[in-house]
Amino acid sequence: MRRAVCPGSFDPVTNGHLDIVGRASHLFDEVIVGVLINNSKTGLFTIEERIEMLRQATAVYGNVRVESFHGLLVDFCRAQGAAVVIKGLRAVSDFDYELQMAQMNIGLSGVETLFMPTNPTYSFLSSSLVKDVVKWGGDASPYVPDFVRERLVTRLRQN
Ligand code: COD
Repeated sequence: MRRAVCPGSFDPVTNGHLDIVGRASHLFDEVIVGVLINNSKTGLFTIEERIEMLRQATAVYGNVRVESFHGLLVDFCRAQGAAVVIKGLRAVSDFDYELQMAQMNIGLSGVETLFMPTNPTYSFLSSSLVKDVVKWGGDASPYVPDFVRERLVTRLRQN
């Protein structure tokens, strides 16, 4: 079975992430979305909340599974039986660091990284920007699923 991992923080999932996951799901038998547990960084949403949103947003694809991981991405890939990591590339600014990580990962373990060009509609989009837009009263509906936007509004405009 050909498996690929789409890793990230997903705090929260955006339409840019979902575009990459959806396209990957057409190319592989199974896609595993890996949510990084990063104990040194507090997110807006807990890992459980991120997973729940990702599961809801990817339920439309029959071959996408959502799991969390900590430690090295390549160890997670090995545990999942995945030989490939899929990354979305938004702009040249993404490339330098992504290339370093891809080269480190293949050196560590032989896990390949495939880059997918972002959908131009989402090329500027990040979880951080969406949080900022919602925090200051902007409309994030073009950028995240509706149920994610509602959770953002509840979380960020409580006071
Ligand atoms: N369009 C297309 N793709 C997008 C968009 C967009 N608008 N936004 C994000 N993406 C893609 C990118 O491929 C990105 O890598 C991925 O979605 C996840 O994005 P984020 O922002 O949620 O997640 P990051 O960038 O914080 O995730 C970083 C990782 C968790 C992948 C990385 O830190 C990692 O692999 N950590 C594990 C520790 C490890 O193995 N370290 C050594 C690596 S060499």
